[in-house]
Formats: sequence, C-alpha cells, structure tokens
Amino acid sequence: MQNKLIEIAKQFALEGEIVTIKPLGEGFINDTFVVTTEGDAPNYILQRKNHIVFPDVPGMMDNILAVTNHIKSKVADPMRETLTVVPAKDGKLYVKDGENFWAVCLFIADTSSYDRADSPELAYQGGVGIGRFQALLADFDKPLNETIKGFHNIRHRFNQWDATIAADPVGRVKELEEEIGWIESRREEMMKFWSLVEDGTIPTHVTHNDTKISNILFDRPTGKVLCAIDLDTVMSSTSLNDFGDAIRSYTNTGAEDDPNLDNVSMSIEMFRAYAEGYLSEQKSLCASELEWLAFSGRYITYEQVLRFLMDYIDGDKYYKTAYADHNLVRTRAQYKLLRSMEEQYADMCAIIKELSK
Ligand code: ADP
Ligand code: GN1
Ligand code: MG
Repeated sequence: MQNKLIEIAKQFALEGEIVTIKPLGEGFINDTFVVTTEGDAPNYILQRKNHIVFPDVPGMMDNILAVTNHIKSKVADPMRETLTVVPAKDGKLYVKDGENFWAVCLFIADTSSYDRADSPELAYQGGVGIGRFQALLADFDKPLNETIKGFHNIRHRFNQWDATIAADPVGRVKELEEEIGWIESRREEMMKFWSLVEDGTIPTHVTHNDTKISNILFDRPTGKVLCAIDLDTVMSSTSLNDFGDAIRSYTNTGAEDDPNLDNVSMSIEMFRAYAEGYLSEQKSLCASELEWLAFSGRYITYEQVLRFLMDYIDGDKYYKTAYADHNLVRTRAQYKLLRSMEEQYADMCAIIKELSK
C-alpha cells in the first residue's frame, strides 16, 4: 500500500522528497492521507476521491479550484484561509489510477480540527467560518457542476427512498416499521420547506453543503476559525442547508453515532453560539431565509436520519461503516437529536429572531 501511495503521490507537482504517507481523519466518503516531505518543503493532503459517490471527479475538482481561487483573491492570508489545490505533473487537477481518482492539496499546518464542539466559543467560531465562507462567495457568479445530484433536495431523496424501500435489497424493511414511520410522518412538512426553495421564495447561492465541525480548520495558536475544507460538495443550494448541517453537528451533546441515546440532545447554548457567529458574518439573508433558518437544523437532521436509514436498507453501500448495524445506530442517534430539536424549536426561533433584529 505504502509503495502504491508513493507512486500516486509522485505524479503530483510536489516540492521536496516524500518522507511518509499516513492516513488521517475519519471521513465517511474519501480516504485521506498526509504526505510529509523533507526539510522545509510543504506537507500535503492526498485523497482518494470516492468516484461512486462523486461520479464526475474532474468536474468536482474544477469547482474546488474556481471557488478557492475566488476566496484567495479576497483574503489576507490566501495560503491558509482556504485550500490550495496542487495539480498533477501533467497539469490535470487529479490523477486517475485504474478506477480510482486521486487529488492533492496543501496541508495547512498549525491547525486544529474537532469531531465535536466542546465549548460555545468553538461553536461561535465555527459559525463565523461558514458565515464568512458564504459571504466571500456571495459574488461568485460562474456556474458550478452539480457534484452529487439533488444532494440536499428532499424531493430527490424521497424518490431514492421510495425506490430503496420498494427494492428492499437485503430484506431489512420488515424489521424497521418504527424507523420508517419516523420518516413518513414528517414527509409533508419537509416537502413544504423544500417547495419554498423550488419556487424561489428561498433563494439559492454558492454553498458548502457539508458543514459538520470536522470540515472546518481552526488556527491552533489563536483558536480562531481559519477555513472551511472538504469542498467536494460546493454547489448551488440554499444557504440554510449549511447552517442546518452545522447545527446538526455542533449542537449534539452526544456523538453522531452514539449508541447511548441518553447522551444525545440538542444544546440550545451551542445553538445560540453558532447562530451568533454565523450571523455576525452572514449579513445578507433575506426575510424568508431568516424565517426558516431555525427550521433548517430540523430539515438537515431529518435528511440525515433518512440517508443513514436508507443506506442501512440498501445494505450499507454509501457510508463507511465500522460494524454491522452502524448505519442503524446512526439513524437512531440522529433521530433522537431531531426529536430534541423539535421539542426546543420555539426557543430556536426566538434566538434567531433576537439575533437578527
Ligand atoms: P473526508 O471527505 O474524508 O471527510 P476531509 O477533506 O474532510 O475528508 O479531510 C479529513 C480530515 O483531514 C479533516 O477533518 C482535517 O482534520 C484533515 N484535513 C483535510 N484537509 C486538510 C488540510 N488541507 N490541511 C490540514 N488538515 C486537513
Ligand atoms: C459525509 O465526507 P464527510 O464525512 O465529511 C457526507 C455528509 C454527511 C456526513 C455525516 C459527500 O461527510 O453529507 O452529512 O458524512 N458527505 C457526503 O457525517 O455524502
Ligand atoms: Mg470531511
């Protein structure tokens, strides 16, 4: 494996001799490695991009290059405040090795990354990070490739869901009456929200679409947010999805896949902190976006319940899993979080109203 990785890495325009290549992080989709090099040369992130999940990796890399160049033209420290794509020696933004696609970016040193938010200050900084990301891209006007079709489009997800339930490829549907009921009982309210995006009441912009805390880097010396990474899903969508996915991540008092549901709930303190940070940078939300901002946490958490459960029904094809019923454990934990959001929804709305005055 190591020799294979070195052979791949050498096809990119790296400075310095490669010393080690080691796995990093716990992403559910790609395989990520850190490439260290000799002496003062920079280190790199080497990623095997999941071409089943992302059918057009070249189109995805074009998106990432365009968006990062746009951000670089606006920030004080362009090498640290966004990713830097490192092309292959042949000038392409990826290397294709058999079935697999690989890409490289600069490793940003002196940063911290987290799997969960352990303080309101961190949640505030995370909110600043995504608010700033959206603000920097507000005037980005080139078309972006749709890297995953209908990614946060619940109408599209329901089509996939209905087909998966009908196919029931590994015979799991019969054990899941209760869990399937969680999805079905909320179908209408989720469609109501998405219809507002479809009819333009809620506008679309360039968005990140995968804003969980592990996709943000924080500056180690200051603790301040540095940048959003994992830009594979940058596309046009509603800004609310970025807020909602972050709320799903930062406010959870337990783990995303917590087997102990007593650990899982939504922390309203973290909700306030994240929203404060986000709204301190994102100043251009319209009235309908503000009206639905708190709901977006419920929307994306619901979508995540659906996606984990759908993958379980489908025989665990999409997400990496660590044990047999991991996707079902994830489903139940995310559902507990959704229930907690539903119970505290009035408070969430009141906080957004107060902060957006
Ligand atoms: P995945 O798609 O598998 O989630 P990510 O792009 O999120 O992969 O990377 C996984 C982890 O690697 C991140 O959570 C972060 O800790 C670290 N990481 C990724 N890119 C960089 C980078 N350019 N500099 C420093 N650390 C990084
Ligand atoms: C995946 O790639 P990663 O681990 O950052 C997924 C997100 C899910 C998340 C759940 C492309 O994110 O949509 O919300 O897992 N990314 C993709 O943790 O499907
Ligand atoms: Mg990630």
